[in-house]
Amino acid sequence: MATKPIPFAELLKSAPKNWGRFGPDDEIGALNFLTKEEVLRGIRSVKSGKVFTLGVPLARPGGDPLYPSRSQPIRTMAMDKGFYLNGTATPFPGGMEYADDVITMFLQGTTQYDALGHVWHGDTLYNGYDAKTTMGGLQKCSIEPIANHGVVGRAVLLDAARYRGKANLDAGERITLDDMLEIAKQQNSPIEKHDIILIHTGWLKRFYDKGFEGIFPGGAFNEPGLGYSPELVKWFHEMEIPSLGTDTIASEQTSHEESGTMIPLHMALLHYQGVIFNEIDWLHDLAEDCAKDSQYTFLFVGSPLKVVGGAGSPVNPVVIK
Ligand code: UVW
Repeated sequence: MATKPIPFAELLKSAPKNWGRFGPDDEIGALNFLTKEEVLRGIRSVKSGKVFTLGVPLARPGGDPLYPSRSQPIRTMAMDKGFYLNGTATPFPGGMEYADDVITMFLQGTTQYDALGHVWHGDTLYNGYDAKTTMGGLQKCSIEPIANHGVVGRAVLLDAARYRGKANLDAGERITLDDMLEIAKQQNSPIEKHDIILIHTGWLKRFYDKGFEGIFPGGAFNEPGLGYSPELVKWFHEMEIPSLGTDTIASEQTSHEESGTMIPLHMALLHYQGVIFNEIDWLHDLAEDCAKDSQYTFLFVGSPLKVVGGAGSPVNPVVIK
């Protein structure tokens, strides 16, 4: 890591932006590219009816994969058979009893979407809104407008792990724009304009195989993934990519050595272009299936929760091949 990080305002001074492109009130960014026509294009990619759900199990007894500063979800029973047995609850007339539970969790503490107001630098959010509008709940660029729209379209899976000939990429390993294009070529699944992009690194599976050490080796947060470059950012802009999903916690290579910055694509893609980030996707089973049937494109449906003022939301994306 370079000793002195280049400030994003300087690193990205010539980077393309979608601010203002969809009007002064826009809060969904590149999701605007997912029109009715794009939904139909996604539907046309359905061939067999096979369904894959990309959410990871939530509130497992052993813990869940999440960003280190976030605490584990806590699920508590508010009503169960015990309440009837100890006399604190009585059955409904007719005898029905029920179970209820409460969950306390970070909205980004599982498979999730980031809202466009989730990250910024300086004082301004996506589309020029004042970053102070995040105080006490996101008044602008919350997850709610994204949830109202839905994330539905054609997606392409890029299997970076298979491309590199291993079960998973290594800690901090970079995928470049050339890699992305070469993966698509080798898979015979060219990326089309407005495709949702899913990148399989194999990283998340390490959590279920090896526990926390699998994804935080030596205690470090150093994920593999797409690495920032001006060319990559320009390509996303030209291709009008609406959304990026990965099987990592932060959807990109953690450290950009050359600039000394951390997760710069959160700035260059999410914050500048309004690309919707979908993180902690379970892509292992989908990737295995794509390798078997050679079908790497399919319909993708992401439906986050309408959390008022939320900076993100849990989601269980659905893929239909
Ligand atoms: C941060 O980068 C802080 O969070 P996420 O990985 O959810 O975008």
